[in-house]
Amino acid sequence: MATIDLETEAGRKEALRRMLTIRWFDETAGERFADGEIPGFVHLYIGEEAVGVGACAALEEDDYITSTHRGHGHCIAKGLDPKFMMAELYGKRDGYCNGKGGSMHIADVDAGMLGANGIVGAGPPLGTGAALTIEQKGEDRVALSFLGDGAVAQGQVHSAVNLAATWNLPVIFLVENNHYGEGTPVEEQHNVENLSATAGAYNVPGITVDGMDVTAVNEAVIEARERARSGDGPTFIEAETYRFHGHFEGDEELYREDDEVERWKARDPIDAFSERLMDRGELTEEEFEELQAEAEATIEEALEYAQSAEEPAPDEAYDDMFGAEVPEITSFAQQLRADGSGRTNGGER
Ligand SMILES: Cc1ncc(C[n+]2csc(CCOP(=O)(O)OP(=O)(O)O)c2C)c(N)n1
Ligand SMILES: [Mg+2]
Repeated sequence: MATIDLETEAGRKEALRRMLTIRWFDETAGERFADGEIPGFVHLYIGEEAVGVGACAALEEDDYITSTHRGHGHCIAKGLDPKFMMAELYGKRDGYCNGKGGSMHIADVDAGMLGANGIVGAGPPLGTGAALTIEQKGEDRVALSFLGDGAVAQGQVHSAVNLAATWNLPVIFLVENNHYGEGTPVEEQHNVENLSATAGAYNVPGITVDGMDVTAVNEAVIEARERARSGDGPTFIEAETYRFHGHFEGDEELYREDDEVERWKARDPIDAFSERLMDRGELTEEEFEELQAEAEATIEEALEYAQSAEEPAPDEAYDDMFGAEVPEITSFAQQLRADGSGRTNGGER
């Protein structure tokens, strides 16, 4: 059974609720980052909610996903708890990775979320690897790798698709074509009109869908999942979407015009879906407001949790590492200073 069945009224409302939760999580993360409360970097998913929710709704709970540097939406869509996500953004001990990963490294293996990733294009090899494990163990589940349009040019993505195709592995590659890789428009990055054409090189079905339409993404992933499960190998899906915020928070966005952003905002996936439900008589304005208030309350609670959670202790810095032998924190810094091999004091050697 799919996690959320969009064929039912209750399922459609749940999908809308998740899209609203993602929107509010990222609006809040953006604000808190601007106020200097959240360290590091945040890349927001606002505008792309239909892709993550449409895709994860089609998966079963024990399916795997791999994510990207823009992964908050994938996490919420896969059912992760916004409290522990927000705590991770805040660098707190209760975060999904004990506060050591931050926004770009949220993972929850038990929930099938194998990790966000700061390395563009590093998700698909993990997805292919997870699919190889599934195949070797004879399990009935699939892996889905999200990747960006920019990542499609990465060599390791092609290795991953080629291997998955050649070995008929149960994996789905889902490209979120938001039309930019940092500040470079997609047409300046690739020599094909549709990125799904890439699939042809590996004899894999490649399709392009409207990524602002949660139902269209959902249907494509349902079909791809069925293909993967029945031993027919991977599918390469391109979902056309758009990020309403800059590449990262603080991006001056000098590479695009305001009217382009406005044109895409007019196709807001949450508005489009809720209006469709209203037209069908399945949702009233009050019910929409209630769902919105619920999403806001969930995130408010997550924020309070994160703000008041504990910091990890310095002596926990090397816990959870594979290596048995690690240097003393102080002597490591002293060593860097002594041999001049690293920056230890804000760039001065
Ligand atoms: C291997 C690698 N190269 C470059 C970067 C720097 N970088 C971070 S995000 C990004 C753009 C990625 O674009 P896309 O895949 O379209 O994802 P989007 O940000 O649009 O979601 C780049 C080049 C990186 N993190 N990793
Ligand atoms: Mg992109």
